[in-house]
Amino acid sequence: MNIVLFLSFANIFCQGSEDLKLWYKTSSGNIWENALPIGNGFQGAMVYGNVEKDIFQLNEGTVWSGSPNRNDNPNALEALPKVRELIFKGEYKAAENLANEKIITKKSHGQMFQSVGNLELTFTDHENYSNYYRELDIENAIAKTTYNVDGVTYTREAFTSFQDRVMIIKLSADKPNKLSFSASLTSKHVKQEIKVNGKNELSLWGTTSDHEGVEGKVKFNALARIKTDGGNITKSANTVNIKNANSVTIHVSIASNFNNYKDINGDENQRAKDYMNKAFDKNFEIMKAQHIAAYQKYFNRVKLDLGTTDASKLPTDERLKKFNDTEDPSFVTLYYQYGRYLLISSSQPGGQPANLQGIWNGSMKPAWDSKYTININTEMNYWPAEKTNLSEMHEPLLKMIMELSETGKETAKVMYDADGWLAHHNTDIWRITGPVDGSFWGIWNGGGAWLSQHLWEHYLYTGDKMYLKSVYPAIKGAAEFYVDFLVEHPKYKWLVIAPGNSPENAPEEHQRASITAGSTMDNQLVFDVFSTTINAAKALGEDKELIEKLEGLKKRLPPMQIGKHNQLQEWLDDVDSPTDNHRHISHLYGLYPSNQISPYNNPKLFAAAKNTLLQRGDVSTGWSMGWKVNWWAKMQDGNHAYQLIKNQLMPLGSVRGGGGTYNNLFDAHPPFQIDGNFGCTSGITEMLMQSSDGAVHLIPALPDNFKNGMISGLKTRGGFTIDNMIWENGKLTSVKITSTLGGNLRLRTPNEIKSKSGKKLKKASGENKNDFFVVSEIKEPIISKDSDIQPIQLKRTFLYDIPTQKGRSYTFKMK
Ligand code: FUC
Repeated sequence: MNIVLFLSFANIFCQGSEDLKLWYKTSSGNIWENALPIGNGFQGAMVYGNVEKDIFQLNEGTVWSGSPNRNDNPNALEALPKVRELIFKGEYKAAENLANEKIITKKSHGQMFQSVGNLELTFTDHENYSNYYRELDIENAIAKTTYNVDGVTYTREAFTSFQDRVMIIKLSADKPNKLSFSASLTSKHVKQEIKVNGKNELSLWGTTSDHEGVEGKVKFNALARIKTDGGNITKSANTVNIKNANSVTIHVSIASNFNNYKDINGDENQRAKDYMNKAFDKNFEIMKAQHIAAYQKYFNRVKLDLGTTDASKLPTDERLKKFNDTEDPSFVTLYYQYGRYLLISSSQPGGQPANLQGIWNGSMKPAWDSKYTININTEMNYWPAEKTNLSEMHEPLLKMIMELSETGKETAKVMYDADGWLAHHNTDIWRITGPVDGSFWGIWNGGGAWLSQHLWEHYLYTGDKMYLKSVYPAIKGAAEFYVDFLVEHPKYKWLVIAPGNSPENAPEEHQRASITAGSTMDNQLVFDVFSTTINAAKALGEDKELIEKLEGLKKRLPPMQIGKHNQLQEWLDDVDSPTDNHRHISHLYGLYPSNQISPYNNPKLFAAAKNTLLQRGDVSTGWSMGWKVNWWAKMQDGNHAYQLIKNQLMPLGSVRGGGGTYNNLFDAHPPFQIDGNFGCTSGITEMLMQSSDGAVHLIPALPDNFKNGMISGLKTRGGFTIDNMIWENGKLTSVKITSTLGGNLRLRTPNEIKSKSGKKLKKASGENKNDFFVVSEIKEPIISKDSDIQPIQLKRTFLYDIPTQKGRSYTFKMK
């Protein structure tokens, strides 16, 4: 190896800790989207880092409006035949109107995730400060602010302990007796009380809001207890005042009465006190070390290095502004790892799943209630979970799905007289499963169908049969609903979902009503629900008869269709407009996250999917761009995927009609929605490794900008870990793959490889015998007579079969 190459190696593969920081030379001011998020899955906070009046905006994952409730509309059952009849007659508007009247809920449209309040720290005489700096270190999950006043350096560090469930803020000065400030709690809740307990503890009690006819009954208590080193501490009305201390730590503990979606009989005061008492006497440095260790257990599993340039030396907000005009590959790394940071911080076992804003919301009435939109957004939040080696973070979602399979069972019975369970396009902490918002959005019953795929996906990555057995009833229940609900289309004779929609889109030919029968996405979802149930039943050796029945029904589902514009049809009839640039491209669910459209098995459908992507265009809302990164990665077009990353990493407001990114690197729908962050992290992974199409495909979609790089720690279906994968000049040069479950490793690579010892690898042939890689065969597509669709020329790849043993590692090198 020559010196130049060696030096470039050294330069490339050293993801330094400086690279994993968001940092700024200015404070947040009053802008929430400038503040930096910390969280431990239960408690979240936005750290403003303002010098004179610092703000820690506080969240707790169970502080939601309302109380246990259901929102089914029992009138649906009677109206169902009529709604179907109108749809089949093409009277879509009339069907939509009837559905609004009879099917959409007349109760709650979902409750709101609400802010707890603020902890505010006021410093008098600090207006003349210099050397201001703040950062969020995502390698350690700690936020820090420093500045100078009168020759004294002040430092504030904050983290939400993973170990102790409280937030800790440590304030210090580098000269003795220099710390003086007052602390107070504030809240916008109508029902609230704030008090100073003794002289060193602030307490905020609150009850959440009533909303849409549901009484707010979540009670919470937030405690902020203060420990000083030196100085003195006094209380006045609602504040605690600290004078001339050397250093101060503030512990913030928040708890609610929420036990689960049907039980809110917990004792918020006792809980908040218990967390506080357990943590308060612990040594700060020990707590910090334990927090970092608990966080890094997850975070350190994946290392990414795409190289570094001088652009990385700028503050984060300036990097964001310049990203589109400079080469700043480590900014992509930072954004990638930030997605993982946000998932670890907002989704921990035992907590609530990450909602539309993760666990960070400063408002009492957030956009879309900051709840769970399950026609894309919630699923997207969890796309990075398994493959970026954060399987444990999937747990809160999987638990929610199990709960929805309970609440959704009653909805299936009451509204549609069907067995099994379903969810419509939204849910909340009370696990509502009725249809909300209005017919245009709400008449879609695929929420349970899509979510149930996550139950299966967790098994595909972990191979945990006990787990599969425990969730199988919910997987099967999702299928049972469609066994009853599907109806034969009078014109096409296929079995279809009716009513349903292609989320939130409507063609002009359907009177701009979204309600429909047999939308492509609905068909794909039913196909997946049936296939997954069949595969799960086979893996468990159960339900032979059901398997046969579902195989039979699958044959009667509509095939995908390629329309006159060479596009993948969104609806049963060929009514897509090539100028439609709607943010949802739901029929590409079949391309990603599902794998019904494969370049190797269905090349024409793959080409049609590409045309659909091109026709819909790139720029859109944040999450839509995040989805597109995944789609272009599946298209094996790294440059186009990178273009989408560029579009997403623009300061909000720079692209007309599009989303973008805020200074704190939160994704902008706008407003802030966290799905785009997670979607993009998933997409970057898909550019570097895919495992959905019958093989582990390494660097399938490398853009020209990432010619050299390294990634370590990714997980694949079938439980393989991809370590130290290095590529140079676009070629895979080495990779170590560890098999955690054994079985055949089918590997697809961009260039020929051999084993470390120089042995030739066996060329793959026939079906992949590894059951975790099973790809369900789809029907031949129907192609419009006006289409001249041709397959896309794919880049050459090499396909190998490597038998592996559980626990063993295999190293490969470029041939
Ligand atoms: C769906 C999307 C919107 C938004 C909302 C939360 O309704 O169509 O763009 O993301 O969810």
